[in-house]
Amino acid sequence: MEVAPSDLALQSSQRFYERAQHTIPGGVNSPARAFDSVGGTPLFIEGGEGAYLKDADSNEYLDYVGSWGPMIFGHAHPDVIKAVQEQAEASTSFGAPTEIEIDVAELVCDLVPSVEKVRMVNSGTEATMSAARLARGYTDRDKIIKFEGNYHGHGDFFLIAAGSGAMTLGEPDSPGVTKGNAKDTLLARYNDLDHVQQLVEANQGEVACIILEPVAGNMGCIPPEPGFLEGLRELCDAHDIVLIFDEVMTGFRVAPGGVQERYGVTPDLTCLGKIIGGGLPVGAYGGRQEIMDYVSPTGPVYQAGTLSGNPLAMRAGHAILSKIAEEKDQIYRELEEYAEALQDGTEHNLDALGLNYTTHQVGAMGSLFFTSANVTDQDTAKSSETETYAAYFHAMLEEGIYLPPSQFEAMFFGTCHGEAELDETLKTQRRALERVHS
Ligand code: KE4
Repeated sequence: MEVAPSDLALQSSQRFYERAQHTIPGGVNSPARAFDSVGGTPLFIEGGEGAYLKDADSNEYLDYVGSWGPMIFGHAHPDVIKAVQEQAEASTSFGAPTEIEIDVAELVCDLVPSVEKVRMVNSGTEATMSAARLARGYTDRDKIIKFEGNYHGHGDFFLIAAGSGAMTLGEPDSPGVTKGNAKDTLLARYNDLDHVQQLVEANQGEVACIILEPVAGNMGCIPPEPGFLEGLRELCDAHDIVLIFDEVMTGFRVAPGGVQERYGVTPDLTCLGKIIGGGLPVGAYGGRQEIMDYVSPTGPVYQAGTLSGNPLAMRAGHAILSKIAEEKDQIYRELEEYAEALQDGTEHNLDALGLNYTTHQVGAMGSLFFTSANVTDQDTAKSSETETYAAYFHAMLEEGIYLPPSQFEAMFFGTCHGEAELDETLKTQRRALERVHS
């Protein structure tokens, strides 16, 4: 029987996906990979180089996911490969301190304005969980304020849905999260300073921290409205609340020093991940020394980890961060140029087709929202036509462009995305948008 090219194109991924589901929940080790919101079979990837991926059937794709952020210099960067190979030959982990951990900590403190001391962990989730616990321990307060549509990893106190009323406490957003946990999390609308003010005043002296994605990426890319970050800073200063920037996604992506450098607002604590591990499992949290010295063993707030700061991951992270430190002016100039050209080209394609969708771009991340709304928060992001996004996603995938498999994720690119990739992306995008709207 003649197998249609598209069937051939996915044959191995389909076979792997069917097999994986017998031993791995949903056949994936993270639901973000499952293609649930766009439909179809997730690609099983065989390898990557620069801006490109190759799937299990050797189909090549231009990659705008970049492992959800780490690949700022593209896949299989020679500096990372060399560093990992060298370290592996001297063993991968000791459970004892190593010099490379100091080198990485010093690079983070040099690059990120708010960070005077930093603790390495193994994921962004660990970083945000630890930062929130630290803020609670430092202030001796229980409540945290987070924002609808912001994702800070799968820590219990972050998997919270908005309570029934605007002023009520959070409710669990996943089975397994207890009401006891949820009651201490308050949810605010993103970009709504008045709402945050109301929550703070209704919980005087009880709020330990406000945590946010200072440029949102987990409801699609949504920048802070003018004055929003500054207003949060003032509110935290006035009420002795710890301001936490979750820069797991934005750190080293929107500027060498992240959003806090780009927008000139300094948090008390910063959470990092993704890029700082160069694709290996690394997270970190850091900030003012006065607060960080509350972390064990210096202080009473406990946090630990067998593989935290392990030399293999640190060597990979050091390869990335030292390149950023040495070449940052050129790196972020290139990223900004690509971002502007991609935004301009996308708007040109939309205009040519009479589509008034909303596009956002901040540094090396962005989103095309399939809505004409002014997207500033979760509600306006949710006005997007997700079915149309799904059709667009597959139209792009069939022509070799791998976008995030959800309207509510940001697309990422790096220094390996150049003129040829921009040209390929915009031409394919025009055809995909025409096809989806024909
Ligand atoms: P990890 O635990 O996945 O390393 O980091 C959690 C996290 C924390 N904060 C922000 C702002 C994040 O974006 C993330 C994780 N991002 C998602 C993608 N939007 C990771 C993809 C996945 O879960 O597979």
